[in-house]
Amino acid sequence: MTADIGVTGLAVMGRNLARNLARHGYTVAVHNRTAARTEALVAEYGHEGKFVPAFSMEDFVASLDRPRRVIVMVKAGAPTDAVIDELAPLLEPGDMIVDGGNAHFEDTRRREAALRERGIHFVGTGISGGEEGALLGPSIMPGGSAEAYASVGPILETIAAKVDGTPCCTHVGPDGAGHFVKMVHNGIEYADMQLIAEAYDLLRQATGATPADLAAVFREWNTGELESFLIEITAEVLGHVDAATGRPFVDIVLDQAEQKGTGRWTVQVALELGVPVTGIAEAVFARSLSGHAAQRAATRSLPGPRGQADPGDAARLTEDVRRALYASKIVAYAQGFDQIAAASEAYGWEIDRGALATIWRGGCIIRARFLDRIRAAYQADPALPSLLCDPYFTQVVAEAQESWRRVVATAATLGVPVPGFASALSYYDALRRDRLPAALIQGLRDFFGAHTYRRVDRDGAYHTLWSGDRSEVQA
Ligand code: NBP
Repeated sequence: MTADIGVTGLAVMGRNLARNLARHGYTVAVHNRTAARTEALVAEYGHEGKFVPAFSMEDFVASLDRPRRVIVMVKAGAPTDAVIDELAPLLEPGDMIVDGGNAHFEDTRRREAALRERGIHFVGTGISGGEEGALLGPSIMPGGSAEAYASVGPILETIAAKVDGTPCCTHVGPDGAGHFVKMVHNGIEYADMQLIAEAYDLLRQATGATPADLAAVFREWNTGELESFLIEITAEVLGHVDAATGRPFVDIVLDQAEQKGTGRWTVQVALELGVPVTGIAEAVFARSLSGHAAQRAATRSLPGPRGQADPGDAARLTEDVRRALYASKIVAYAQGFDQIAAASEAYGWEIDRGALATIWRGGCIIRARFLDRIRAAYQADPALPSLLCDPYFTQVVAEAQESWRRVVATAATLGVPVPGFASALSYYDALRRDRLPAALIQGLRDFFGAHTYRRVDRDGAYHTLWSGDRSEVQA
């Protein structure tokens, strides 16, 4: 029996993706460096569909229909290169390798270029949804040649999540485009989680609400415009009680957030591209700060307020926080989509942001009701300069504004850190300004470094002779 497609790398993600493919009627060749995983897959799930187990890369490749389609689901980085090095010599021109790991998009560009030389298609594919998504339908973000997508795209669309019958999978663009948008997706996920955490923290500190009370608040929020997977699971986590101690689960978890690195990559790349993704950056730094245990212990007694708000204001504050959360979230997504637009321009990817919002509506971790609004915004104007310019988002943020400002002010007054809410509001206010203090910065740069400045009333670059008679010269 020959297989329609192969999966090599059968840890949680690869195994579930292979099962998803088999459940959809594809014959799936399965392979893993360590044979035990392959054996276990076939023993435990062989009844779900047609699997062709292979215990060497040669047998694996030999079991595939031509052109061969191989999904690689191994640890990102050196393991992916090792697998490609083993696989590529066994393939022929026209065959394709789909890397579903969390690769850095620059690695994907390098691998795609090298394999293209040999006539092999390389499809760098972002896959979101975790273990369960891989099995039941993830959001899939493939990048690579149109020819490769024509061959493997329909299979990926079949196993992807569906929203209103539309698959959460689209050809994102060439070479590294798929992994780039997956990276930004993860960055947005960081920002989203940070904002949720700030909302919880402020409400808990300011109103004295218990985690169980706040679980109910998030459950309620999940019935409105904030409806999303992350809000839904926030209610679950806040409502969970530790069996060993009977305490709220959130109180027995060490408060040091970890990270695997995609958020950091997003910020690093944003710095290179010059795109302000302040929401994602604050989220990454907030996790870093939480991890500095020794420094936190040394600074814990620094003076500052630790107060509670007027208990009578709890209901209003809760509604204010809900609105601030939505407004800040819109800013974080606006920034992420700006970063995608900038990369698309820089690398010539021609990414359709509306199509991307469409495939993030289901399957992935940031799936949310409001992605439909983002899809509609970019469909109405594919060149939208900022999501905040879309009439719906302009109106939502305008209506949330008073609440947003009260939340940031309340947090500052009570001494509760809200870097996500505050930076999102500052970003919004910076966009609104007629004149920014960047003019003063330009003046300072010209003073100490003769870096020159441009004038509002004339073209050209100018320099003031600061240490001379302070006359102006054209540079
Ligand atoms: P892991 O990231 O834990 O990787 C384990 C797999 O990599 C095993 O199959 C292992 O084989 C294989 N492997 C390693 Br490690 N080194 C290898 C090498 N030198 N040669 C061949 N195989 C090697 O698995 P995962 O959590 O299933 O994730 C797979 C990919 O999907 C990763 O890139 C991950 O970032 C990405 N991803 C994960 C999630 C998630 O929720 N977990 C979500 C989205 C994307 P062995 O069995 O022989 O050790």
